[in-house]
Amino acid sequence: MVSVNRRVVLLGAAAMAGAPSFDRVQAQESRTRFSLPPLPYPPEKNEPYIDAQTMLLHHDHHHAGYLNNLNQAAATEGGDWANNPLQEILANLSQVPDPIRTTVRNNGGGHANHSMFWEVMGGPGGRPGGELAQAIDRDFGGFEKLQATFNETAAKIFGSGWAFVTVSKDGMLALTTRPNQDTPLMEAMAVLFGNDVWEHAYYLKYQYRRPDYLKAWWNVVNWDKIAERYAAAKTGHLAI
Ligand code: MN3
Repeated sequence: MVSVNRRVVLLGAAAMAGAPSFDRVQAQESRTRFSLPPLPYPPEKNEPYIDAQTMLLHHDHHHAGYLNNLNQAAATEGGDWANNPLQEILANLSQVPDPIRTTVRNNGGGHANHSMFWEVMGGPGGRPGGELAQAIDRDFGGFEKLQATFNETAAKIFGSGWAFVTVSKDGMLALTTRPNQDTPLMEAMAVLFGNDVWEHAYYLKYQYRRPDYLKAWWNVVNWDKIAERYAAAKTGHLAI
């Protein structure tokens, strides 16, 4: 009986909150500088390699959490920094006010990393083609070598972090890692693709077996999307 009454009260409150005034909507929007990109595919798209529950929790809670923190930082210490595109904010963290710089580094980095991450997955895996395949041959000695080196390097990241392949304006590729939610964008480098080795990315399905997750991840990579990112990077149009 108590729970029913409580539910009625909650429903009543929700109904009242469900009809905000126009002014309130406007005020909310002005506080929400950065927004969560929707997953570009259903959460079960990466099954069986990455389970739907992991995808949902990762997007709707982890990524959303970084965004909330970033928006809160923008609301409390607004200014010129918050008007710039995310990749410029991250490349110029010294211009972010001191009290929120670490918050913007961690959560702005998290926002950029995950926005890239959703985009480069949801594919059928397989192999890259065309110009990108040639660049991989040239810079890594072949696709299998890239996969092996990438997996080995990502397996060795101590604690939480990311493995990335960066791309220069002349199309040169390089493998690198960053701790936490740092990103090569913070050194004004472009990220072609990357993989998240925080435990939240794989623990439900793979538990402590990070190398198994790393190996399986290639089955959901979207090489068409990564080829688009490669072309965009070469013309200076790759954002995050
Ligand atoms: Mn993550």
